[in-house]
Amino acid sequence: MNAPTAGLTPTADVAATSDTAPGSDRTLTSALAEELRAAVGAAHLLTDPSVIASFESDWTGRFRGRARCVVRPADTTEVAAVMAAAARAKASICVQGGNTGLVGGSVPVDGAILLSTARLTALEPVEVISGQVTVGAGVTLAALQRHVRAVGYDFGVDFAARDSATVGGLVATNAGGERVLRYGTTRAQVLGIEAVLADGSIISRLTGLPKDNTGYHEMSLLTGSEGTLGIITRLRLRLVPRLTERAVALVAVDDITAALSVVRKARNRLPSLEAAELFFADGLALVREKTGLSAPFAETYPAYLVLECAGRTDPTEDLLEALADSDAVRDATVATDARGRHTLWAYREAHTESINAAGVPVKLDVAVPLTALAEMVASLPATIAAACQTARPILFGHINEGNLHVNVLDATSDAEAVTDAVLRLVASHGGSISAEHGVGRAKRAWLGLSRSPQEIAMMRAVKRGLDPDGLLNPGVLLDPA
Ligand code: FAD
Ligand code: 2HG
Ligand code: ZN
Repeated sequence: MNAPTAGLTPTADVAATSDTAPGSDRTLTSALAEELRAAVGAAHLLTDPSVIASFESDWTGRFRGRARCVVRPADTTEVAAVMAAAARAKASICVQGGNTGLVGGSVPVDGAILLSTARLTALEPVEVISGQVTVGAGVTLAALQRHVRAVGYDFGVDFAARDSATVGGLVATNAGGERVLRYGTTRAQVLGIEAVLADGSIISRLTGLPKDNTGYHEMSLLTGSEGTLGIITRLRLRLVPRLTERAVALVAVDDITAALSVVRKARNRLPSLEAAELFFADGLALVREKTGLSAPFAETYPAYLVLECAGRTDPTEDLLEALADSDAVRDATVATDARGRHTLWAYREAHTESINAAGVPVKLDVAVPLTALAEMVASLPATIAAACQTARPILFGHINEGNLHVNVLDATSDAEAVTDAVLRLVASHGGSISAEHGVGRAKRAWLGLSRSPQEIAMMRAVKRGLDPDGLLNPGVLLDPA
């Protein structure tokens, strides 16, 4: 494994204000203001510092930055006009969707223009014959779900931030979530993209052809690019069938090895399996304290799984049989009605908000091969304690992908040391320093633990080719130098 990129200071809480970006200045010259006003209309150029403030920090409260103004374009043409004006003034641009990202990528630094996608909310009719839809990048995941469910379809990605996270944000981060086991990550749902490049030009490929081998796949390049290569304005998305017959199980187990054995059996026996999520006793206790949820079982167990099956016919019997057949199950409860399913999911989905209610966490989203998961988890407490004695780690995640969310409370003053220790441990087990949230500003300095110098050089070449002046989200993913 490679060491963190030489010469970089690992990102800490202040990092969002310390990068030197092109045009790094809070001043909005009258010429630029005039061009932006002409692009989006006076009502959608925001310059009042008290209004802009709400766009300048992230969801966790850990990252803060500065914007010289906020623009809210209504369509691709307006986005292109904003980008062209920014390019002429050599002013940087930070794109913000729902601002639920957890790696500081949606926070403007050094007086960037904050481009909000809040008005890119067009929902075109579902094309029933192909099972596809074209939507604006600012459409929230929940709005997309409502739109496509009304005509018998569903979207293959789902997670707890659905009411705020936008489709553009999902694609820009290649979001994962709770259904990767069945449908893959966001990348697998993207059939077309419209985007504005750093020079203000527009690329638009929205025909939705599932087969189209005509050269470089710009959709793949933009997916997961975290606002550094282009501003995504519209998306053509693959839909999946809406499966209404559902059963959710909350399963108590002794440890990771037991949890993995239950998941392996469930995967082999249940083609209807859609989700397999993991959390532990300390996370459950915190969730109960912050939400008031009652205890799911009479006893406390070390670890818990949420399993969900979905199909055209009721999957409950199959799920119960699979659980009964697994020696690793200590206790289980199954819900089939919507309310019961929602309650069982709440034990898992309320982790992020409950942790935030307890303090500002250091958030590390990692993945290791399933064969290394138990050993890595066993090493984590001592690794974290060596970096910060007061640290309180809470772990949970998407077990089928070996994706663990390592949230560390009471460690903000040692954020850098904790991050370094955990990411090195992950790398030593052949893992990824970012499974699904992206690199952002939070993990930029550790990219070399997961990617080779050659890969990073290739990423830099792509960035230079598409954004030679480094205007799009400088300091996110790659060092701006
Ligand atoms: P933002 O936070 O606004 O932006 C994220 C990044 O994408 C930034 O770098 C930004 O510049 C860029 N960006 C946004 N829109 C565009 C665009 N139109 N064009 C170009 N770049 C753009 N993530 C998961 O993967 N799985 C989960 O299970 C999950 N659960 C979550 C649960 C909670 C409670 C919370 C708060 C977050 C969760 N997240 C999860 C993280 C987050 O919701 C995702 O990363 C989401 O995809 C971000 O969408 P957003 O619209 O909020 O993007
Ligand atoms: C989830 O899976 C999200 O709930 C958020 O990815 C993870 O809060 C986190 O660390
Ligand atoms: Zn997650």
